[in-house]
Amino acid sequence: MPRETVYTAVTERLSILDAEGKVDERLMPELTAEQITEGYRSMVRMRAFDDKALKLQRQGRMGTWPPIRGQEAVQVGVAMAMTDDDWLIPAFREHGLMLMRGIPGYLQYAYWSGDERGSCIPEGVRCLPIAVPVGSQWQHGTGVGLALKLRDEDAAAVTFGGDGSTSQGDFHEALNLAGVYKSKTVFIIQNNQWAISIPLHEQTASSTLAQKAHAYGLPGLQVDGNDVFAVYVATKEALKRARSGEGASLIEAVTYRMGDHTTADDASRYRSAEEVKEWEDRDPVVRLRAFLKERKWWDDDREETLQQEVQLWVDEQVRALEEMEQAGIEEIFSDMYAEMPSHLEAQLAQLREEVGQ
Ligand SMILES: Cc1ncc(C[n+]2csc(CCOP(=O)(O)OP(=O)(O)O)c2C)c(N)n1
Ligand SMILES: [Mg+2]
Repeated sequence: MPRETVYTAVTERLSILDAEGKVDERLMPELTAEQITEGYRSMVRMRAFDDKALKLQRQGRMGTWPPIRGQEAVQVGVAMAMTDDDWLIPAFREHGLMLMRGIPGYLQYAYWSGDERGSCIPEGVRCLPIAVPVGSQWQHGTGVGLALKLRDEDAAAVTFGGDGSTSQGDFHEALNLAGVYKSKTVFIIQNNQWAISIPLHEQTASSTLAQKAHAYGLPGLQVDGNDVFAVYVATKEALKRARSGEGASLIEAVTYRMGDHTTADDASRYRSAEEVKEWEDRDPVVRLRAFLKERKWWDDDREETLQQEVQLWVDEQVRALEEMEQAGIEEIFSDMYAEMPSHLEAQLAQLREEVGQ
């Protein structure tokens, strides 16, 4: 018997806004000047939010923080494509997107200060709490997407993970199940090139992460993750597919973690300054601002006003954080189960005894 081709696949890359702020008009989505300007404002706000968190941590006012600098376009593009009915299942580097979905900044700061109340999502906001176990979010995304399908809701689940998380079994199990059961899920990889100190080429021998979708019968698309329009278009398309019952999709957003992995890391020990510089030249904030300026939708005065506004807003978040009443020690245990199991009750009692309460 001759050998015959039984399967071939092509993986595409979508890019609309280049590093100079020029767009491919043929691919531009229908977004108004207001919508795009609002997206830019959100981007600047999340960068200031991120910068402030780093300072708070260095001053000993916050526990730890995973920076999002450089990854803002992914977060803005996805948020702009989602509706209020869609669910967000974040990993741990989606603070900007969480802000845009209605999770207050001070509560996110509280989470990273070790305060469990930071995991309490405001009523009516469709977002799961941050999950730090790498890759666990993929399974949650399939689960929520299946629930939405069973309930016949006109909504989808958008779930996140990093390049490193694609090496976890969870990623493959989640995509497999989503493929078979056509869950209403959009899987988004923030490929920021690094998993702490492990570079992408040590993570996988695949040419792209998007192509992994094909093994599970899902469409997989790579996008320039520093291009807010490409991210928006890809997410919108995947959400439409999910909502209409056609099934899940995988998007690989190629971006870069400009900062350290977290405040507990020093990236200069394992990557070169030249590499960081290369990506600084592709900064998502700079390129969107260049686009807006060219269209005459933005100028230096507006920029200055915005910078002042976001600083005031960030200061308010810090004030709200520091004005929170001291959390009780029971907060560590109380939100894990609807009713506290006996082993947690015993641990709480032991802790109370140890701290003399
Ligand atoms: C199951 C599990 N293993 C290890 C860790 C420690 N850890 C935290 S983040 C991380 C790297 C994650 O890399 P990636 O998925 O690329 O996400 P990024 O941090 O780059 O956003 C590791 C190994 C963890 N949190 N969970
Ligand atoms: Mg990574």
